[in-house]
Amino acid sequence: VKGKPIVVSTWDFGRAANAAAWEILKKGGRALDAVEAGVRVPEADPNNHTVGYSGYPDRDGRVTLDACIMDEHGNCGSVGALEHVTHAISVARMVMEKTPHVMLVGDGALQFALANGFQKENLLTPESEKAWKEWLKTSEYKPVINIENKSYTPTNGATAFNPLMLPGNVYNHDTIGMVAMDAEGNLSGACTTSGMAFKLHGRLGDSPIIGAGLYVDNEVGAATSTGVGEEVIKIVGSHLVVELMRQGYPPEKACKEAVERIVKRSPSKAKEIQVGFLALNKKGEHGAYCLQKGFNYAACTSDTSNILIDGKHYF
Ligand code: SD4
Repeated sequence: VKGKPIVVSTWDFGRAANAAAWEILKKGGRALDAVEAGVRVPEADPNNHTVGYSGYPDRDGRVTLDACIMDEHGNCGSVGALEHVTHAISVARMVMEKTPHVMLVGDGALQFALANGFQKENLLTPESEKAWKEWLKTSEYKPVINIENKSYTPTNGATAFNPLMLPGNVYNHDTIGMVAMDAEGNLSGACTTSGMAFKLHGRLGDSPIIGAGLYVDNEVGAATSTGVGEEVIKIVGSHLVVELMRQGYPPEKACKEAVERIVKRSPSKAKEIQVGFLALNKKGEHGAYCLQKGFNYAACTSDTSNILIDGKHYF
C-alpha cells in the first residue's frame, strides 16, 4: 500500500500526537502501540483542557474521562467516566488485554486501574477549576462549535457567554480520535476525552462507545469522531463510516454520508452543533467531513510530513 505506515488524528493538537505515534510506526511497530502512545500526548498536556489531565470537570467539579481502543483483530477495550487517572487510553487497553470485558465504568474502572499499577492523581488543575467556577455563575450548558480548534472564531453567535473561551479569546481543544495503519498494513484506533465540559455527572459521550466514537475493521478501514457525542451515538457514527467504506465509499464520502444522516435526523439541531468524522481505509486513503467549518485533522506519513488538513463541511 502506498503511503503506509500512516497515522491521522483529529484537530490541530493531533500533530503532536501523530509525532509520538510515528516514532513507533517508523520502526515497524504495531498500529495499536502507535495509537496508544499518540493519544497519551494530549492526555498528559496541561494546556489541553478536554483530554486527560487538566480536563474540564463535570458540573459537580469532577474530571471524568472516556476512552476506547480497538485493534486489527477486532479486540476492543473502553473506560467510561473514569476519575483520577490521566492515561484513560492505557486503562482501556488493559481492559481489552486483561479482562474478558469490553467496558468498565466509574468506580469499577478506577478500582481496576489502581489494582493494575496506575496511580491515583488529581486531574483538576487550578485553571480548570477556575473555568468551572466561572461556569457555575450561570450554569448554562451550551456546547460551542469548534471549541477544539483554537484558531477558529465562531460565526454561530455562540459568543454571548462562552465558559470555554480562555482569556485572550483563545479557543480550547477537545477529544482526540486517532487511527493508524502500520507497515504490516494492520489498522488500529484510539479515542480519548474528558467529554463535554460541565456535563451532568455520569454522562458518557460517544468517545468510549465502540462503533460510535471509534471503529476499526482490518479488512476495510477505521473511523473516529469528534463533536457532540449524543448525535454521533444516535447514528452509531464510526461504525456507519466503516460500513460505507466497505460498500466502496472513499473515506471523505463515507464521512459526508454520516454527517448527512445527522442533519436528516435533526436539521435544526445540526445547525447549532459540531460533529466531525475522520476515516482511513486499507489503501491508506484518508478523509474527513464535518457539520461546520473549522474542523481539521493531522495526517502523518513520514518524519517530514505531518500536515493539517481542513475537513469539508456541510453548512
Ligand atoms: C463527547 N465527542 O464527549 C466528545 C466530545 C468531543 O470534540 O469530541 N469534542 O461527546
